[in-house]
Amino acid sequence: MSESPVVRLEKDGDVALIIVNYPPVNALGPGVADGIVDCLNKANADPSVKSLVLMGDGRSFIAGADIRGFGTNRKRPPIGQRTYDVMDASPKPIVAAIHGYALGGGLENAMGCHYRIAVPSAKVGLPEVLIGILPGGGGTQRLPRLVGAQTALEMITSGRHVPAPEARKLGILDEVLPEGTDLRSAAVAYARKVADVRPLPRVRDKSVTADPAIFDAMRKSIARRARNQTAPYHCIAAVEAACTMDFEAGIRRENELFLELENADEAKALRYAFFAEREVAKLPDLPKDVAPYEFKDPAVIGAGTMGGGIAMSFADFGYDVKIMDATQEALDRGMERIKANYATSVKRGSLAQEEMERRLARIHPVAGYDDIKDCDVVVEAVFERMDVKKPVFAKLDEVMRPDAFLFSNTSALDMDDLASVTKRADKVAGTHFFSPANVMKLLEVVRPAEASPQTLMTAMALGRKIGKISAMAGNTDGFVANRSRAPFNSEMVILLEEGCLPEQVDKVMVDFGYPMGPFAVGDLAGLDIGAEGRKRRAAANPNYRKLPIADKLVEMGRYGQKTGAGWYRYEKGDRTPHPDPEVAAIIKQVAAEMGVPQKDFTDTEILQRLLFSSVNEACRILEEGKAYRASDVDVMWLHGFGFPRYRGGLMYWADGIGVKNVYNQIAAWHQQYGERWAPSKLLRELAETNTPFRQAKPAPFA
Ligand code: T1G
Repeated sequence: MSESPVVRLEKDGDVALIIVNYPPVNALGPGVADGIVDCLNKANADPSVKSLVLMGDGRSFIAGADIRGFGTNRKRPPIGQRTYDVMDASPKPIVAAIHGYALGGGLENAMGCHYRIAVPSAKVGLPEVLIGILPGGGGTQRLPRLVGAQTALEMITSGRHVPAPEARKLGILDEVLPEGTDLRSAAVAYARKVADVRPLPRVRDKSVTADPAIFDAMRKSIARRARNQTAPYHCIAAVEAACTMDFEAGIRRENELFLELENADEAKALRYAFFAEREVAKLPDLPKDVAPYEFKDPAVIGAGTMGGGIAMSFADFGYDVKIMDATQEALDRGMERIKANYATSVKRGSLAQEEMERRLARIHPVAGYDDIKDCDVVVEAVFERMDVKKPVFAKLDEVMRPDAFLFSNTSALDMDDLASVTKRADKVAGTHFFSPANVMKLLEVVRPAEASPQTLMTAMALGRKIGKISAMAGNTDGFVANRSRAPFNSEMVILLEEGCLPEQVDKVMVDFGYPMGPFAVGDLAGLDIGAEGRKRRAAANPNYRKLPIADKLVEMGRYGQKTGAGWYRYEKGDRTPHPDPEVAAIIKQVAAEMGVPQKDFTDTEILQRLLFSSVNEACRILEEGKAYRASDVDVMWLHGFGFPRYRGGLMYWADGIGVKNVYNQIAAWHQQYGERWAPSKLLRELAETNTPFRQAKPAPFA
């Protein structure tokens, strides 16, 4: 039989099996598509073969095109010679046998087959839009022919993975095998069963029509999340072509639209983000032979907003989790908040009632330390003050089983200091969740000096097991995410002293791609929270740059949405921020008292004042060895602060401006504004050597 390193042809009687073997996920890497075509041709030329099976070795069917190949000058076979085209021309039936994932080009290959069967745990989808392109292998033409235009539009513009049972219902799959069936033998039996069925059921031979109005309706419905992007709209245009052109014309149209996207900035940035999110899991300086501990019995201490959200995160991913607080009343309040959060999701339709009940049943409120002493991991989420956290950690150390891991959700406090009150500093680390903890995907794992490799790996793995993206941060004030964000938070208020208004800054950042402006976010989080941190930093650092305008609002009790007024004014029961003339007057008054010269600002200056200040701080973090790589900072900004994904991340975006340009602008602001704009050493070095931020060599982890 034909052998290629990545695709092999086997026979089982009169059934030929084409088996892809390109670990880890059977992407359509170099040689895979050619190997499939080669095997298809050989099997069709073999008179003893009556039907064929296409399947994958290892953990998956085919996970799609090799994303690493995009943006290179990789050879793309012309239309007519691609796997899908050879399948169309096949005189014998081909059965796609799916396990793991059939995504992108993987599902497109499966839809080029005549039949599709899968194991129940398989998932299918066309996620190309998530990397800024569109299904370029016939997916926009075949999927609508299987599931109808509306469902195809929803699947292709969302990129979501569809579980096999749902895919069966939608008409993507012909059969979902019973749990535990052996896929290979079931596929051979299926291929034998359909060997003589004619005409061959080619997806391309089906037709699809649609009410033309659904395409504009889809354009309207994605407008918010697809802002400033092209790919989602091209996806719609391609599906529209499936409904208005014949198959060949639709394929050509799809290809035209695909080629407009592959090398666009949007696709390059999204590909970068995809790989950055995988790179962030790599801990190069930790021993490879140490595995994370497989925790089974988590506990959360502190049933406030964060503790409740953390407990929900565990429950959402199938863990039974104990939660406790200092008083029964606080615990009851916490449980009420958890129930209310789930009820909101059910009301919104994003969570089924019975699923909510299953998740709630996994959250076990318990009276005290005695009830969590047998847990193997605990996440502390009590009030953000060291004098509150230390006694908790001392108590946890006393009662918890000796091999239990003690993690803290602190957002900035010194993890070495916290570990020092325990006798198990090797089992202590920070697991910093972002609010709301059950929604935000970022988990910042903070690395105290004495944490063992296994503790760090267990904390990183804990995040992944509850649907988070874990990123390692050094133990420094604010760790990496908040520390790199801190100058942004100062600069935005300093801009007001110089003549900006909150709504002007927010508009610039929303136009840039943020879902909400930073002042509106401040009102949502609560301005009193930030004030605590400013007080602590001012007490610790006499040179700390105070923010009198922000302090004034807090003194006036303007905490934001929770008090009906903050940077903005809010109508009762309405979260819409309204510019407030009273705030404008406060800004004017404080700026006059400070004697700050007033000026007009361009949108670019506003944007760069905020983001460059953080780029500079991120360089300091890297040069101090508090983060592994610049792309980790980007992952934190994408998943902790809502930085627009189609711009790649903070450092990726700065590279688009150019390291020299960033340095020159910061150096100029250093002259104008003094020390807070002093360029970091690493930034200067990168500018001198014209080295992109993404290639910065950070100091070893400290
Ligand atoms: N190309 C290249 N590498 C890939 C890859 C891909 N498509 N998918 C995964 N990898 C690498 C990944 O970088 C990591 O590498 C390792 O595999 C494990 O991945 C023509 C144009 C399949 C759901 O978008 O969504 O088809 O870090 O950690 O959590 O129309 O990988 O080990 O070196 O993510 O189990 C469309 C992308 C492509 C699927 C598995 N397909 N992949 O998740 O593993 S465009 C996709 C995923 C296309 C056609 C178009 C996930 C996964 P390393 P992982 P996982």
